[in-house]
Amino acid sequence: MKTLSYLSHALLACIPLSNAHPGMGEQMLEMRREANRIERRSSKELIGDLKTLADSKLTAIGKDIKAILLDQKNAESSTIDTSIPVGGIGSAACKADLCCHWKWLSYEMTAKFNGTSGRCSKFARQAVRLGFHDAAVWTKDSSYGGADGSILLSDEMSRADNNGLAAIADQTNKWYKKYNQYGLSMADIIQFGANVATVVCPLGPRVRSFVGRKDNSKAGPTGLLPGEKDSASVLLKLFQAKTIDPHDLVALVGAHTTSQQHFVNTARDGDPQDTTPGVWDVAFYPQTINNPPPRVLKFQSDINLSKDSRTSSAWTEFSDRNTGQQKWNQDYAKAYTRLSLLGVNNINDLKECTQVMPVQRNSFTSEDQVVLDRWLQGEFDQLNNMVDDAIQLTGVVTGPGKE
Ligand code: HEM
Ligand SMILES: *[C@@H]1O[C@H](CO)[C@@H](O)[C@H](O)[C@H]1NC(C)=O
Ligand SMILES: CC(=O)N[C@H]1CO[C@H](CO)[C@@H](O)[C@@H]1O
Repeated sequence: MKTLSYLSHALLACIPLSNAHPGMGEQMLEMRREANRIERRSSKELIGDLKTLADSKLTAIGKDIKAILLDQKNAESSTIDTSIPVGGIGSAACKADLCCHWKWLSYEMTAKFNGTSGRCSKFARQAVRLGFHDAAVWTKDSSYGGADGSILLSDEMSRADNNGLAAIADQTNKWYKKYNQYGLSMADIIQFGANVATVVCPLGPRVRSFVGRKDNSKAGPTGLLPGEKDSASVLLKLFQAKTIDPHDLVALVGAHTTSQQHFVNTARDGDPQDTTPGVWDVAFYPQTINNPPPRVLKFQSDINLSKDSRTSSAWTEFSDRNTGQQKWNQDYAKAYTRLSLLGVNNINDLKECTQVMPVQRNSFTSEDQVVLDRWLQGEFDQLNNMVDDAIQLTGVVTGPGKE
């Protein structure tokens, strides 16, 4: 479908409108209008202040973010500053350096997000989801909401949507208490946490991190987060209203590659959504279509997206053994950058602290995969918490009732 309309547009584009012959014209013109309409619909939308600011008014960061949103620039960066912070937390030197406190926070987050197995922990996975749930409570018609910290500054956590986020909520509130006095907003701490978590998960992209979002303690609008039984049509509509197109939605739900559910099926507490929880690989995409081991629990919403004609081609693209990972990381980084800026109306004034994030891990060997695989087959229930905490699984193969 997609290839077809793209192709016909490419062909039609070769026929200049002014040269169209009167006789053959009408049908051609109609086809060309249709092709343009499809292209316009699938082109990327601007958000916030970038919608109205003239290019001549854009800062360097504003220009970069605009290019990322328009799919003209990569949102990943390997720029890294490995030097020790210029001063201790709260010191004058640290206060004078924009990213110094972010660097200290990055260290704290990395320690919390990295498990001894090398996989990322439940705190990391929840941090990614927390970033999503703060930002996505917004649509093009909302006058408030979005990436504004309200998920933790209001009573939003009492909504059932946010079941499963208690541990990272507690931890993030502690970080806020410690760092807000040095100017770090809740909204930024949440989005920075999502980006640090993503890169701490092995194979995850290193998404550029911008700071300067404003906090709002007013709870965001209700009914704007997806449900795990939603159809593809409902999901596409819900995300389109947030300026997130079908391709970007498929890229974003790939975050379920790290996931272990606790509330979709409480009888199967801790069951992952692919065979490699805590790893930012692309296994989730093919496994949602195929038959993974019994402990892998697929969400209906993910199955529906994998099958729908509007999303299945992206799903297949990210499933590719050779090219899927790199393509997914790139597309996820762009889509997450957009998500992390929903409802932000001072994008042009943001600053960048990407350089204080930890290094990306481009390869990963799961040393305990043999044990993990047996757990996935339904053995070793006693390992549930250790898997959730990404602890190296060793010396536990023999236990009560086992040889
Ligand atoms: C189609 C839309 C989506 C639906 C219906 C959905 C639903 C869910 C549900 C039901 C869970 C399990 C929560 C639990 O039982 O503990 C979950 C986990 C998760 N979701 Fe989504 N989600 C969607 C999109 C996204 C997006 C866009 C992101 C991030 C960019 C995301 C990131 C995550 C992560 C990282 C987890 C794992 C949390 C953990 O392991 O504790 N999800 N999602
Ligand atoms: C996380 O832990 C693994 C294994 O212990 C280690 O190889 C990796 O460098 C750590 N990652 C970070 C960002 O500290
Ligand atoms: C509308 C739709 O396609 N819903 C489907 C979502 O996925 C579940 C599980 O495969 C199906 O049972 C629904 O019919």
